[in-house]
Formats: sequence, structure tokens, C-alpha cells
Amino acid sequence: MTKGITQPLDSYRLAEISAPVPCYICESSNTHNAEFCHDCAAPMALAHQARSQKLHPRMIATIGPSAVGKTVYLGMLMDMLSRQPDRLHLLARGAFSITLQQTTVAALARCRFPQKTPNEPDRWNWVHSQIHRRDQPIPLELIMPDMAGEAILEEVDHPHSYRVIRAFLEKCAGALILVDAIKLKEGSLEQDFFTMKLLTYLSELVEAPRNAWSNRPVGIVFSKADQCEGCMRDPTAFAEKHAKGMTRQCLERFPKHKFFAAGVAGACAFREIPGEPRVRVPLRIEPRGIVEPFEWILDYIDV
Ligand SMILES: Nc1nc2c(ncn2[C@@H]2O[C@H](COP(=O)(O)OP(=O)(O)OP(=O)(O)O)[C@@H](O)[C@H]2O)c(=O)[nH]1
Ligand SMILES: [Mg+2]
Ligand SMILES: [Zn+2]
Repeated sequence: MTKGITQPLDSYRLAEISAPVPCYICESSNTHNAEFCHDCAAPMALAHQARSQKLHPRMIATIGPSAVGKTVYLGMLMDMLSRQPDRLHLLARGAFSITLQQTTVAALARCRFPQKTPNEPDRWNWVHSQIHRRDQPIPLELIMPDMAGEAILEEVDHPHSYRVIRAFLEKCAGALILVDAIKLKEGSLEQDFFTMKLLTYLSELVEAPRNAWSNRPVGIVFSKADQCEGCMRDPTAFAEKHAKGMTRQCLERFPKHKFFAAGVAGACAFREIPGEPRVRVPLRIEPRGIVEPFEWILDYIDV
């Protein structure tokens, strides 16, 4: 006699795994176990987190040319917000969201600045965090990547060359554009030109008037302002004096704009090793103006 037994079928698990997962940034379909999106190379962890917790994180861009200070600014911002329990507090979601803060703070603690961000999107640090604000009962889910300046410049000069940057900027709720205060003060026009290109790119990115970038907040942050006291005192006057083109574009195309100044170093020196290029090193860490631009942009973003 044969005994009848009940054998549960596990095939539903296969169905779950074979269902495609849309990338959170570019919406391309990916397999369940993909680590990076096959189309734009954004980490699929963002999509898995958003799906499993039924969340729709908002996104803020921190952009600017190479060596303007994006990695230092973002790493410092994350570190300050994760430590201060007051009105604005950040909780990282997923271990990968802590890497940027960790590498920046480790470098600064050794009196060094962090390494240049690689150009390959699958090597960028993405921060997914939960922002708690004292005056807001519901926390804000936020995604902020640290992208390479050279890749941003390439996409601005040759649209569609970096799918991830284009798709991300189309969806962003707002942007912080970093501009090098030291270079502007020295009279270099390159920063003004690059920022004008970036502003033009953003203003032409989305056609639908309701979603246009002219409705989104754009904060212009003069970085390295620790080396430029005038800029720290009055960033708007500094913009009018040293970056006329960009200031005009902001006035004409971005009604929600504001100028800020930020810096992380109390004093800097140059380290010279024979046979190697001179490198700027921070002697003291004295962050100023880091949280203000971020707090300003949050005021425009709904949960
Ligand atoms: N004085 C001063 N120098 C800074 C500050 N932030 C950055 N720097 C200098 O600017 C350099 C570049 O900073 P990063 O944060 O790596 O620049 P980035 O915009 O991330 O550059 P990419 O990764 O190439 O896009 C550093 O190595 C420092 O020399 C700052 O707050 N103050
Ligand atoms: Mg960088
Ligand atoms: Zn993608």
C-alpha cells in the first residue's frame, strides 16, 4: 500500500524571483538578484528597499565639477546630521548608506581629503536615509548619491552619455550646485561657465511645465569658503561680484534659488612630496555652513 503525503510546492518562490524588479532611478527591468541596474548601473538595493517597505524616497542632487568638494560636503553633512539629535536628524538605511560618511570622516581624521570619486557609476556611493525633523511628524525618506564631477560634465556636454545622471536629475526634487569659491575669487571664469551649463541643462531637462526645474529649489553652495571670508559673510554679494553669468541665469530661470557658503577646513596647508603633485591637506576640521543649504531645500520637499 502506498501512503499519501502532502508535499508543498515551492514553485511560487521561483515566480517571485523571476518577476522583474524596476530600477528606482531609470525604471528599467532587472532580475531579482542583480546588484546594479543593467541599464544605468544604479544600485538595485535602492529599488529593493523602496519595494519591501512600500516607500517612495525623494531625491536631492549634489552636483558640480570635479574637485569642487562634493564628496567632502556630502560626507560631512551625513556625519553632522547622524550625530545631532536636535531638530534635524538622519538615520541611514542599509549599511551601504554609511560608506560615504565613513570614508570622508576617516580621511579628514588623518588630516587628508578623500580620494576623487571614480567615473564608473557602479562605484559611486549612494546614501538612502530617513530624515527626522522636529516640526514634521512623518520622517522623510531621501536618496542622495555622490557622483563624479567628470561624469556630470560629460553628461552636460553630451546629453545621454550617462543614463544614470539624466534619469536621476529628471526625478530629483531639488539640487545643491557646488561652486568653488577659491577659484572664483582668483578670477577663474571656468566655474561660472560650468554652472551656467549645468543650469541650462537642468532648465531643458523636463518638458512638462508642471515638473520643470523652474519649479524646483536650486541652492548654489560656494564650497571651500573657509578660505574666502568675504564669501562666508555674504554669499549673494559674492555671487553678484564674481559669478555674474550664473547669477543672471538663477534670477531668470530659477525663482526658487538661494546662495550659500560652506567650508569644512579651519586651515589648510600644502603637502609636498618630491616627484608627486602638491596636495592640499586640512590642518583643522571646522565645518561651517554645511547644514543650512540642506535644511533650506528640505523646506520645499513634501514627505
Ligand atoms: N579648503 C577647503 N578645501 C576643500 C574643501 N572641500 C574640498 N576641498 C578641496 O577640494 C578637493 C576636492 O574635494 P572632493 O570633495 O573630492 O571633490 P569632488 O567634487 O567630490 O570631486 P570629484 O570626486 O572629482 O567629482 C579636496 O581634495 C580638497 O583639496 C573645503 O571645505 N575646504
Ligand atoms: Mg567626489
Ligand atoms: Zn537603472
